[in-house]
Amino acid sequence: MNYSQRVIKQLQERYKDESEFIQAASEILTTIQPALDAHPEYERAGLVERLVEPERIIIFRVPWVDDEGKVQVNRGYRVQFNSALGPYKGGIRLHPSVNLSILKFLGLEQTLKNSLTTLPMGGAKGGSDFDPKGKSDSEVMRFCQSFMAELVRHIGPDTDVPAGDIGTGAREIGYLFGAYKKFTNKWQSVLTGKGLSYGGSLARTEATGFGAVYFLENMLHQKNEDIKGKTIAISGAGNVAQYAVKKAEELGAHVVTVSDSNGYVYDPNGVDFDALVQIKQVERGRIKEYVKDHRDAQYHENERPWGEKCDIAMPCATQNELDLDDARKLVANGAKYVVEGANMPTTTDATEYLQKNGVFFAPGKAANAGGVATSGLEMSQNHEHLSWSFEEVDDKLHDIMNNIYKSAWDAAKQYGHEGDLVFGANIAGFLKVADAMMAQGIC
Ligand code: NDP
Ligand code: 2IT
Repeated sequence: MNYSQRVIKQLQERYKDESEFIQAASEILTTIQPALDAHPEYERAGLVERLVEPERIIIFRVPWVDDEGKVQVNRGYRVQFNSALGPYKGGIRLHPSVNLSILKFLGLEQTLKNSLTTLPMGGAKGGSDFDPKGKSDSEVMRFCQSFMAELVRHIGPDTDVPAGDIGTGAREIGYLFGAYKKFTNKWQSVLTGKGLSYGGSLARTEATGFGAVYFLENMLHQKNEDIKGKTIAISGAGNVAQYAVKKAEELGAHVVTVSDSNGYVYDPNGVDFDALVQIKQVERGRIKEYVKDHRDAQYHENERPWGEKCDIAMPCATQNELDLDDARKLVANGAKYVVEGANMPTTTDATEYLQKNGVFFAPGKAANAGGVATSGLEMSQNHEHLSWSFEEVDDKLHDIMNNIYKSAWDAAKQYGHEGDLVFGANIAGFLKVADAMMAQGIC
């Protein structure tokens, strides 16, 4: 057994109930073995055992009072995974499925993703099993205030800087920021994804979706192809999906699907971005409402979009939403590219199947890094007490995505896996964290 296999085995024994975490860690560790072979000093320093164990996990009670006056209790988490490269940085997920396994997988992914951006950010993730869906604004506010009442003592601009993720958008970040300010009497760059009137960055809202499409363009150019005229199936209808739709359509692609956890919409005329924003951002409604005003569009209840014919698939909803059956359908229908806008949306066997069948595959930690990269740019602007223009931030985002593509491509080539971006992104992200951890001693 080699070093990575031994650590995977330890994780499987110690954390047998944490399936998502084991899945993410196994994928990473399996692919970085060539880097471990090249650096035997890493094993002597217990580097991989330290990398997969979060530096700190905080779990806390989040009590709040609902609109009927009833006391509700949720569980809050912050997994501060790795601070070798900078303050902990990563989103807060509010979804009933949230548990430690999911937040540990996200925190580990975030550590390598943030490394790929080349900005000084460590990795973290947090959240709660609170479900913002169907709650009033006042209920969401009371929840956020209670969540921050505990989180406040663990975060700070040089310690840990949370942001949005599933269920945490501009509204939630605003309430969290207000609570932090009240508890500390400090206006600090302690959250990203803030509103533009109070320190947010232009283009942060768009950044993850736009960045994923910029990454896709790099892949297409590698194969001497162009995004213009390509048919794209996108899943999700939230922040990432919306702005992936917008940028892809702006560049001449034909986006035919979007979805939520109840089903998907197929629109042969191309997804109407303005309608999507109206339904999801303004009305906080369900995606099935889209077909009311779009006569040619069809709604498929309880189905995923992967059976539709497309050149490119972009899963932008949640983990493990594209499985082996879906992968088979995509290949059978002639899809040539899969770009992960979400974190680990593709199951391990589906990823292998896609790659074996000639699909050019981009892992989330590379393709969706534009969101956290722009969070890093938001922090820079806050620290400079300046606001950059939309174009300036978007240009920097574009450069960062091009550089991430290049470093993943080059690392894969250097270690004998040319064209495998899963491999390249893991190795390139890992080596920088490893170097910093080695320099900082056993800690
Ligand atoms: P949003 O909350 O804005 O949207 C999430 C979307 O995914 C919704 O359409 C939601 O549908 C759907 N979804 C959520 N859970 C499930 C589920 N269990 N099954 C099916 N569909 C589901 O989140 P984001 O767009 O911000 O995040 C989407 C993905 O992108 C996540 O994996 C996130 O970690 C990742 N990501 C986000 C970044 C960001 O900047 N926001 C940055 C990088 C990655 P429904 O309304 O029915 O729940
Ligand atoms: O998964 C992610 O990269 C995010 N949810 C964004 C994190 C951030 O700090 O902007």
